[in-house]
Amino acid sequence: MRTLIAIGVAAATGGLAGAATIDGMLDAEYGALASIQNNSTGFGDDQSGHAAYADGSELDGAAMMISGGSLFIHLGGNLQSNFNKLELFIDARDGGQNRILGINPDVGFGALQRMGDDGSGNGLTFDAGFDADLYVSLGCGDDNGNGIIYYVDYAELRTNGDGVGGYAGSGTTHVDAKGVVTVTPSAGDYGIAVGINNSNTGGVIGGDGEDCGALDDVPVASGIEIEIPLYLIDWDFEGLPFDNVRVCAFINGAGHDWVSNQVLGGLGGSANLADPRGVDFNAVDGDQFVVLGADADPCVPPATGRCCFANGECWDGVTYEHCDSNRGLWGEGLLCEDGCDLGGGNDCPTDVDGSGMTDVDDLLELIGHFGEICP
Ligand SMILES: [Ca+2]
Ligand SMILES: [Ca+2]
Ligand SMILES: [Ca+2]
Ligand SMILES: [Ca+2]
Repeated sequence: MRTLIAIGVAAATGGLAGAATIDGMLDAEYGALASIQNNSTGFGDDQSGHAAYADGSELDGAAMMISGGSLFIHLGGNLQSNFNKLELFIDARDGGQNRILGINPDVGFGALQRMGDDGSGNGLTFDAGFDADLYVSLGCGDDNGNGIIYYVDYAELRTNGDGVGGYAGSGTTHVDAKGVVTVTPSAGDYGIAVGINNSNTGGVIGGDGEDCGALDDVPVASGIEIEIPLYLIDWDFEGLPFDNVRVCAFINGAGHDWVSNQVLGGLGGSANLADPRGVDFNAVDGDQFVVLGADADPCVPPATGRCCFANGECWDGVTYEHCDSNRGLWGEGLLCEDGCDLGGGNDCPTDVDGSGMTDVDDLLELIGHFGEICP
């Protein structure tokens, strides 16, 4: 019966314009960012600039507001068009789940079962005091070669499990031959609307170090935008005040099975978190959730320097992470014109580990890297 009522309300409010246009772009009405990413992305730094497709995922910042009976969330960044998932958990009422239980609605092909308790007492665990009440998830992929299509699922997270949930509709982003972007937000039975614009090439870079999703506090304006009707959370129609709304957002694998390092609030310099059942956000410094109305902590851009290479090349203004991944020698705060000291003139090239003598450790070092391709 409750589901039937919800459908009726959705139909009644579906035609009303919200305060934000669900097109993936950050509207002025959102105000300042509530959270800024502080971690490079381990799921790929999209440099394609295509408004529909992305070949990587990142969450550079979050802006949120409540307007017209809905919660609006804008996440600057990209969602890879390979059906990797954006997972949203919303804590906006008493009760809920601090650890994802094994007895939740089966939506998105076992999403909550894959992240939740498998019967052994595990399950993705939020920061203490964050008790999620609603789950919304989406993924996107190719729409017959002319754009992307995204699919949305949702579920209630009742304190003791069960609750209702289901498939919440699909939307598309198309770019025509003239480059005109058309976002058709998802429209489903539950009133949840999603729009994606994947054109971002800024924000964080690839890797697992510290990074900054909004350099100089300039937000990434394109990304994923979601409207969630509040009645999906106020499921008993009590007229809840929604004066303490918090959202945990992260990118997960296509099977809801591999948590990335793109979490808001950020992880502060971390590799991907891997199996969701083993994730415990209490083990990570800071809040892995975003508070509606909060002012984001400004992020500190990672230190840069020069990067010297054995072939004589040198790059200016790169991060340690970028330099190291290219097998260069990094110098914090230095410029190429300062010169490169690669410690050359090695008069004992067989002393691979630099211990001062050639011994079996050098052999093991060599064997340990045998077959690696050098640039
Ligand atoms: Ca918008
Ligand atoms: Ca709650
Ligand atoms: Ca980026
Ligand atoms: Ca934490």
